[in-house]
Amino acid sequence: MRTMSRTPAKTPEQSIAVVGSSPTSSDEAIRLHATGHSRFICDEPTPDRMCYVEPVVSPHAHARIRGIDATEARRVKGVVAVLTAHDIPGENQIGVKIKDEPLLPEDEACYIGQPTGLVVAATRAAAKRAAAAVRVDYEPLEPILTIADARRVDSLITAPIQVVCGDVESTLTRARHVLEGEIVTPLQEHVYFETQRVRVIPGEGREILLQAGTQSPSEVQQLVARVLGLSRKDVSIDVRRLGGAFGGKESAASLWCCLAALASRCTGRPIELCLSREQDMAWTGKRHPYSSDFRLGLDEDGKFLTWEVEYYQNGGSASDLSTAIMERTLFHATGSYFIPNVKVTGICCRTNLPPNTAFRGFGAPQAMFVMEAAIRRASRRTGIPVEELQRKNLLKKDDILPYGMAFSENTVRRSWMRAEELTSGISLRTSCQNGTGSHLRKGFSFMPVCFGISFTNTSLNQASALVHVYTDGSVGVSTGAVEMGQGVNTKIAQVAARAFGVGISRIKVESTNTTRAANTSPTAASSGADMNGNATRIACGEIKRRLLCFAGNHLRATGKTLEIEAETVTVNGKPTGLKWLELINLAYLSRVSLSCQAHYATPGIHFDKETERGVPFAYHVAGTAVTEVTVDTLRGTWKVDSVTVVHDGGESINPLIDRGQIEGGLLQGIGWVTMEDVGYDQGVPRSSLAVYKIPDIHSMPSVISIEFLPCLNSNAGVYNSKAVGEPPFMYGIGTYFALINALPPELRPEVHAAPLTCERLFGLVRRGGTAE
Ligand code: LUZ
Ligand code: MOS
Repeated sequence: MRTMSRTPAKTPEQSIAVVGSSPTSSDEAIRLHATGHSRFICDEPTPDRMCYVEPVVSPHAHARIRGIDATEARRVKGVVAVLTAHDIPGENQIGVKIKDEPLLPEDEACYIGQPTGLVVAATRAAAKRAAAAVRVDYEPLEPILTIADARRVDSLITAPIQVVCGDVESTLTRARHVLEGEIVTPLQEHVYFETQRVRVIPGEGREILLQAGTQSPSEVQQLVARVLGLSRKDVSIDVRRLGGAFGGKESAASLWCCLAALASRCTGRPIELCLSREQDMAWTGKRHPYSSDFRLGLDEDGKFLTWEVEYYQNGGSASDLSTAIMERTLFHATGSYFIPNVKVTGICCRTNLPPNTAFRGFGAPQAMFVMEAAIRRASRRTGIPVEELQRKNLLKKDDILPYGMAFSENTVRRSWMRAEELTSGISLRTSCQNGTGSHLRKGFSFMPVCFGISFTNTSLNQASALVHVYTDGSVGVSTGAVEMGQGVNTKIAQVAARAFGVGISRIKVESTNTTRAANTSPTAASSGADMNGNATRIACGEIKRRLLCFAGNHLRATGKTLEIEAETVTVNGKPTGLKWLELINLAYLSRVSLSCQAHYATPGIHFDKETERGVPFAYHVAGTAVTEVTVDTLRGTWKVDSVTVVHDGGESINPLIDRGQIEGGLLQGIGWVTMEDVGYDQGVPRSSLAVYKIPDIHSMPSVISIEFLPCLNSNAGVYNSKAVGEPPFMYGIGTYFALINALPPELRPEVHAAPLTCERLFGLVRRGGTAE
């Protein structure tokens, strides 16, 4: 694998060497992590008398629970307790927006793998043995498994939601071409390295502490308090780091945390709950499968006039985040294109699957896949090349998006044009190779991405930071951001170092803890570094203001411009003899507060749910990926030759981290559209890593070339950087269309469904047909 990118010059705080510490110790945490010494939940020392929890789960997708008999299970040696819904001291409910998810069902099981009881035992083995011995008397009921099943019986989570702009009906009659079709996209398993897990430590009196594997410590705190009948002040959640999450621990971790908390409450013991890979894959929700009916109207020049889509989403048994995900689908319905007349409708179906949930992109990938598929059909119908249709319709600065917000930059077009420049001749190269008559055929695609940054639920766009400067000059920063491998702690440390004008090795980013950062939003929506970084910047800025005020008096330099640069106080730009450490000491002795808590609320956003109009996003992240593939038309195998990405990262605070996010997102997206093809069979997940294939090192494109778009807009995230977590996922969609493009024209199917697996591709090259 080769990767290339233009890396901007070092930012100041990266090049400051701190006196008194090793010159390379920019971040001790990174060194520990890279050498395998960083700790995850189950690496913590085992508390005395700790017990293990094994859930008893429903083997039926839908069943009435007639009774639970735990007599035999209780006789297993080492068993401490067997718990059911009746043991819940508080409210038996973990639904947040819609209260439709019991912690343990009382009379009805709604998916295979739903916990109906819990065994607590002194050893893992005893817990497993006893769980198998719990007799639950089920009366199987008819399950609803697919979107088609749900539509037949009208099983919906909420009334359909809709975004409308312009006039689709009357414009449609003026359209030169109208295309219709149905597009299906699959579920996707998160495959975070670290499966769902939690440790619970009972405290004094009512206190309870959870070391939890969650992106949403405050939500876990809220729900544990609710189900145990406690108040939130009695419940602390601590998250040091997660071994990956990708949205799978945004809301889906709460169930396991609450079950373990219940076990601890009922037994008084420290508890560990840890799912095996097989359990995790079978029992937890995934990316929502969608089935979408679209209608695209174009004029004679190929300009898009109208776009109408009904998105049907398989939500699983509880609402979870389904409606928020659907809202993001609607906001991204037109992808990176301008369409004046839009009517898009979201229908969230309730089925008997585990509750499907957040996954990187949060509904936007599903929307963009439909748009890109429709463009391929439009190209066939009109004879206008795909890239010409795309280019003609790209969003421009000041275009109004269907939800009423203006697209305020020209980043979609700029990234497209630069990507064209970087890959010029791709079309010629492809047709030359394909003209040789070889069984190795080339294909390519352009995939423009435009993604809105902010939680669509406006109230979630807030964060806080608590900063302490210690008298030895070191700094502790606590925020609501959860480190899950995305590098948010490094970015926050960089922000603090920059705000203070000190070296990064002074900074420690603490665990995420509800006692230090309260009422936090999940680390999600790509916004963790933006919002928590900004809160950190504000808190550090306030302490620095106090320090400089003190320094002004101390140096008899009031009225002059004071700064801290490279750990030295400067007056009107000139260094003084006053260094950081001495400054801190003197300020402390003069009783200046060296701690600050700050709050950040994303400015300028608002949204009216009634009219579905407003400014839901702080800004958009855009970019374009050009993908080149080779397909072996004898064997149906393929290889991504190169992906060229031009990405709008703002003024990146850490280009290396951002590049890692772009590469990782791209690969995860490629996996979604080309290989991750294991669904449910009668509600039984056929998911185990033996058959569920995700991209590995051999699936990497031979070349990934990433170029950052020069930043023109200076008003985005923290220090003008931009969020990076989710947008690159959608670059991966390009691989699907590059593969289709590589097929001989007579074998190219009407795009109908993802993923395009090797088996399906083989079917196409051997027999022709549709990509189902
Ligand atoms: N979570 C959420 C998200 O609650 N709201 C969002 O808009 C969102 N977007 C992306 C990922 N997670
Ligand atoms: Mo998310 S899909 O947890 O940003």
